[in-house]
Amino acid sequence: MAELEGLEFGKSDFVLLDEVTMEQFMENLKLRFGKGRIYTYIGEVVVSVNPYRQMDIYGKDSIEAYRGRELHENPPHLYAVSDAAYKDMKRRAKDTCIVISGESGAGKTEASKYIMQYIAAITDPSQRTEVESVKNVLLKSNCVLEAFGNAKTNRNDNSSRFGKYMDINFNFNGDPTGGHINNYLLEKVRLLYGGSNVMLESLHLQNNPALYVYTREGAAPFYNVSQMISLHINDFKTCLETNCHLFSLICQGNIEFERNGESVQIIGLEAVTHIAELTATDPESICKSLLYRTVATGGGDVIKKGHTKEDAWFGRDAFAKALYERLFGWIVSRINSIIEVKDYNPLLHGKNTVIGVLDIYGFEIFDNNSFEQFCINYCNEKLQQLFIELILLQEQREYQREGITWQHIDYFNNNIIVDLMEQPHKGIISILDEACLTVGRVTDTVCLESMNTKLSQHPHYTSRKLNPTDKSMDFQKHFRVRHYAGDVTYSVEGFLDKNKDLLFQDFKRLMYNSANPVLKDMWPDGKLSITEVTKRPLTAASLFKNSIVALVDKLGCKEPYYVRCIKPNEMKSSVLFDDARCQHQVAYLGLLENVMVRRAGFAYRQPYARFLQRYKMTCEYTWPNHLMASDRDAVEAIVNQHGFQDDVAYGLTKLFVRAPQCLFTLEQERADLIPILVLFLQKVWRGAL
Ligand code: AOV
Ligand code: MG
Repeated sequence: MAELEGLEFGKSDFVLLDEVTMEQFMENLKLRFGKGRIYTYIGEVVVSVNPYRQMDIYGKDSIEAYRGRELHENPPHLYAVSDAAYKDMKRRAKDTCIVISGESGAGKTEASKYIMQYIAAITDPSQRTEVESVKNVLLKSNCVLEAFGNAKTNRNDNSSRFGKYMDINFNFNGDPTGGHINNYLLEKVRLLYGGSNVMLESLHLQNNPALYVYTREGAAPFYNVSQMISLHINDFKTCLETNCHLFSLICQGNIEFERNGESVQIIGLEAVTHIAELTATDPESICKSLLYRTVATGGGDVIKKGHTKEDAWFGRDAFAKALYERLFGWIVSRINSIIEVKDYNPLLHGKNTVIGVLDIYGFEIFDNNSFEQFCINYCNEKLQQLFIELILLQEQREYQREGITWQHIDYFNNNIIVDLMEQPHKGIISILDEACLTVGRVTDTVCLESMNTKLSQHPHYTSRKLNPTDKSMDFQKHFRVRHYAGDVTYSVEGFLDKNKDLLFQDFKRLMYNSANPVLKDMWPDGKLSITEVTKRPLTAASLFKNSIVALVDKLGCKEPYYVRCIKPNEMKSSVLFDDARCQHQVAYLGLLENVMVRRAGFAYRQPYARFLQRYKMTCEYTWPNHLMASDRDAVEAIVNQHGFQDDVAYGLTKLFVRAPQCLFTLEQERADLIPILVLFLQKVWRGAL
């Protein structure tokens, strides 16, 4: 058994605190962070504090130390939960998932990478080529997605601007056979730059972001596309080709419009020619799509309607964003087609099981919060709801089922906020959708009025009616939601446009008619003529909501493991532990309640038969077989012999153990006894005894 940490590092499991109070919790968290112990358990949940420095705990030695071990045998680590999720999946042929949550910059994406690395390292010991190549692609796909989907925000230099859920498929042997990635709501407003000089030159672009409107204005410095280029995987070659499209959209910002009498004309035809070249279309068609919109009249005629200058701007930007989004979606689908499980025959290969890893954008509070933050925070509310349901309610139900008495734990249930956001007809998303579907000019402010009227009584919604004296927000533009993680004031400006996510059919058709097959492939809906596209597409918020509901369903039917990430400070410092900021996160992540339930609460539980099977050798009355009336009685004999009576409770089918130390003792004894027993049995078999 590997060395456990000494007490100078604090308690390795919050369950072991002398008293469950916020003070003790924070003291322990801070002490451990100061000593470089960034991980701490709450039972099977890992609490992680971003160290903001390279830690020497992820190497080969560490992987070996955690491989195949039980959760509490080693100091807390991501590797231990990864191993638990893996073992659980393999032993019980059950799907598991690891849900990583926490706010922006708390370390979710880094954690997901270590988890993937660990799983890759412990599987396929014989290094068969086909499995190795699956692992290789799974690991590298991450770099490609980061290259295209991450950007610098003021909270995180490498912030994921998309949510990612990755399923890794395993065969009955426990070796990865493939995977699947789901991406969620890519934030499209941040455009990007990057790339090697050679590549930029070949695209006639200059390596100077200041020259391009999109990269100059408000666009965050981009991670680095060239990182992706260093990937020498043939399968990804097609991705590299898509760079053209990526860069073409950057040029689009340089197209300008001016009014010329009644009509609007383009200035910057150079950029148009350039884009035409990069997208394999012709300049004339591009100009047409930028200046006119095809509309079907009531009488069934199809006419070209000239844009106003504002419409032309809107169209140009919507087109650039859509290009980026489709490109990203296309890359994900390409990766999926490479990693999807092929030729899997359950009769031949056994049951196919899955470990899911969720790394999704954390809860966000910026100075200016818009539609994107609204969606991201909605998603975090849903995941919090799932966490509460699975961890807290599940625990309570289990005690009830097992007939164990326990104290009621009061915890904050965020259903009320989720309802505020998603409830049909009454929730914010519904009100937004309704405004988007209303014919005529419904503005953001009109929509806000409607929300204020309908939601004014809601305890988690702030409107003027409720707070007439509040000077901290402009009630003409803002509404505020009291989220489980704190108050967020949203600016409604642009909400409706972003929710409609309107892209004129003309652009879709333009791309569908591109001579570049990859680009054409990304725009299948460009085939439709204007008279065929009468049906209103779902709004962005509704599409997002549906995808998150599907995600929650997917997670809900797997055995969940949790990593709860905490950001120690706002300065990206490796030494600073900002007490107030950390305490706030501990509070809203519901970690204290989590400890209480866990303690009320038994850290460990096991069906009698399984417990007996594992530890019967440690007790003279149960080894090799017991003569007692039931397994439960036999387990009681083991417990009594070790003097653990006060630390356990007997449920209907399971033994509940309060403190994990009891298990350490049993595990240690077992580990000491096994070699002796093996020797003994060998002698018996040889007839020497
Ligand atoms: P996030 O995924 O939680 O934010 P990241 O995983 O990108 O946050 O972490 C932010 C930064 O913190 C990284 O770029 C690293 O510099 C550092 N960091 C995080 N975890 C570790 C670790 N275990 N060891 C060393 N450095 C670390 V967001 O995607 O913004 O919600 O949207
Ligand atoms: Mg991230």
